[in-house]
Amino acid sequence: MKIHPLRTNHRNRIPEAAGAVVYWMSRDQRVADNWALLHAQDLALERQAPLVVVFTLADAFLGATLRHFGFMLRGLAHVAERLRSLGICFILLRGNPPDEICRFLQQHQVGVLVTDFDPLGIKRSWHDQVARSVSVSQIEVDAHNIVPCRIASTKQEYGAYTIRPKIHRLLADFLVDVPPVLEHPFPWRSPVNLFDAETTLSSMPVDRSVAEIGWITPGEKGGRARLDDFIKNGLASYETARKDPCRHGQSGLSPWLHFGQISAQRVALEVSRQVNTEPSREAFLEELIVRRELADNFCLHNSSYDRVEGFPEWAQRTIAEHRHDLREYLYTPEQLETAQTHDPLWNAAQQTMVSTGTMHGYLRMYWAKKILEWSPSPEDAMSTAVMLNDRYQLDGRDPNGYAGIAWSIGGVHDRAWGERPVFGKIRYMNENGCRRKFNVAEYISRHSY
Ligand code: FAD
Ligand code: FO1
Repeated sequence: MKIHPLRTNHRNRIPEAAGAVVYWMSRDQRVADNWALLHAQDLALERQAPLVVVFTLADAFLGATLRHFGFMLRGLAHVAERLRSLGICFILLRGNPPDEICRFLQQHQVGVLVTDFDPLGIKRSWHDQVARSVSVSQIEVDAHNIVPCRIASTKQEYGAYTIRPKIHRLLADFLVDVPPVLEHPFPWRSPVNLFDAETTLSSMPVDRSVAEIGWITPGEKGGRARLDDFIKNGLASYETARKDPCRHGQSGLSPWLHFGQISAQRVALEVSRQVNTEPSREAFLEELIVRRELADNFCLHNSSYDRVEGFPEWAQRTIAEHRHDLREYLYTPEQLETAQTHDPLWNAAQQTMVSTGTMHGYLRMYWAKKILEWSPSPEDAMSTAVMLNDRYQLDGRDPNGYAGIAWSIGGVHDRAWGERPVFGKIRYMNENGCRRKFNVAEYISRHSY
């Protein structure tokens, strides 16, 4: 099966040679609905070569803790098992990912290296280092976005309103059904050490002070079960329930989407089939497709996506003008991390994030904006919000997070609002605004730990 050619991006000019095809799995950690895996298999079948999937496990990754590595490795264990049943080897390499991949490519007769698209700086440096170091054809496939990020737009978009028409115009070409991976007839002959999640996890020097989450099931099966349950019980009321943190009105899919354990394309295809669920279906698809792919666009085209320098011109100006405004409250990162502020609503949201690894989408905006209000500078606010988000949110270290934090603190993808102390023209939120949206007292009573 040929994937859409515009989903691929050649990272070097080396011709595809004979030899095995390696899919260096990273962002899209799944077998089903994975365009990068499908393209790698296509290439391998064409040249009657073995196909092998390699995952390089970094001991440290953007502040990830036991919570994140546990969820990820348990998901990867299912991937390895599923691949084995298809005659495809899964190999887990430990160490510095680009170095390990280069070593692997030098040790084996490899004709093509396939990678999955990821706009984060760390991933781009991994892929760039390998493209420079080895003489193997390297092809990047966007398996995460429905409309490939590099195709949707060639520049940083101002907001949802500018990228939406560009994405919608291309949906018919890209939002197509995804075929299954085939049983692979050409076996990988070299010995492979079987990967065990528990053994690997216990051997890692990760920060174990952030406990794993027990309330959701990692892996493709868990993600698909969540999707089916959301479609059956949550989709119809999504439009009204999703903005109320006292109701479980969102889909809860972000951990599986973040780790690529479920494909956004699969979610969009299944949700699109649900007739008579207007206006919730469109509201959900707007978030899943436009908002999520806008975040990838932001990280791809703005290398300062996690810093004040990444804010739009108007926001940088207004922040500079209000840099020395009196802060009524000031908290250190430690006081924020331990929810020691004067604001019970904010504390309840913070404690929820620490204990459950998630926070309702509406409260995430409030949470980040208060960090701007209570930090000595916007730079402190950005680094504190990113640190806490990536340390505790199960779906952290994601373009959605960097875009969400930059929206809240730096007006990215937003417009200027009425000027006020500290915020300048950045959109302001306060507890009264929350009270107009939901029952704050109820949220606090249910979410104080
Ligand atoms: P649903 O409402 O069910 O939406 C379904 C999917 O659509 C989400 O899983 C997500 O992939 C996408 N989506 C929804 N809202 C947004 C949005 N505003 N921006 C981009 N994509 C969206 N999302 C993360 O995945 N990881 C993060 O670390 C993260 N940090 C955030 C920090 C702040 C300060 C803000 C304001 C938002 C952040 N978001 C983050 C975006 C959004 O809040 C979450 O994606 C959403 O709440 C996840 O819950 P859900 O899957 O139930 O969402
Ligand atoms: N990707 C990898 O290729 N190797 C890793 O060791 C790795 C660890 C990791 C830990 C937490 C986390 O949230 C993501 C992690 N990822 C890793 C990357 C992830 O799959 C995504 O590619 C990005 O985080 C989102 O773009």
